Amino acid sequence: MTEIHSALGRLKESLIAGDHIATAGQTTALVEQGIDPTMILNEALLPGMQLIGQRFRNGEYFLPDVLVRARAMKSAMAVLEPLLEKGEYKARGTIVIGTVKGDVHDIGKNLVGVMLRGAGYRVVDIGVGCSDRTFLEAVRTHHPDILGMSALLTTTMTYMKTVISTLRAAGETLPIIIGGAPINAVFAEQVGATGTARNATDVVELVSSILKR
Ligand code: B1M
Repeated sequence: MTEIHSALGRLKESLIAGDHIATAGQTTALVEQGIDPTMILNEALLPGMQLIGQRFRNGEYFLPDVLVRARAMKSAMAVLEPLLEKGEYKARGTIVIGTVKGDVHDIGKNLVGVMLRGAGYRVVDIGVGCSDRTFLEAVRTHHPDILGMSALLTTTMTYMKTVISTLRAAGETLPIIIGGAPINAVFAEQVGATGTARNATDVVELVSSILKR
């Protein structure tokens, strides 16, 4: 194994350990050694996030474990993102995400954003309490491949139907995915969403299956 591959392996281990200081430091050191940011992403960080997702799904990790590791991933992405945007790296697609009007819950939405970014998608997060007009404006400004909505309350999930109706009435045909603790596949179908995912790991598979990339 070359020196570079050992360093990439150590970075992956730091991410899996959830050590955000070591993860940021090792990412910076690799960049300073002239290692291609895409290589750092594809050979250390993405395989690390994939493993973390698997462990979460298997019940080996709980939510706090994932949040700590998501923070470490964010610290590495803060180093890489400006370089990736400048370079050859091409995002797999753009997703606009937001939490619907009347709802301030954003921990799950943020985690969805981190996992999608980690998987190589560009994510435009428009925040919480988003009205149908806000979603429509974001779609027209950022031209995403997919729109994602999050809701955690039974009182706010119904607003997703309003957003979808407004977008469709305005002629927007893009896929719309929804999620959040009270959302299931039956509800997604009822409101006319393209699909739903139970958690931040499954959302990556959902997006990839919709975009076929
Ligand atoms: Co609120 N809250 N809360 N809360 N809160 C819940 C949701 C609740 C279930 C608690 C309870 O009563 N057991 C309950 C809702 C009941 C219901 O509607 N059936 C509730 C309530 C009632 C309220 C208030 C009304 C309380 C009050 O003021 N009386 C109030 C509402 C405020 C508002 O939004 N207008 C309120 C406020 C808050 C806090 C501000 C204190 C805080 C939010 C902080 C924040 O987000 N910045 C909060 C919290 C933390 C919770 C609980 C405890 C945890 C939510 C969370 O972050 N989970 C929650 C109880 C619970 O869920 N156990 C609760 C962790 C997160 C990673 O999971 O968000 O499910 P989750 O996201 C997952 C999936 O759902 C999915 O992937 C994520 C990652 O795996 N997912 C998507 C989410 N979005 C997705 C989008 C996708 C795909 C997947 O595609 C686009």
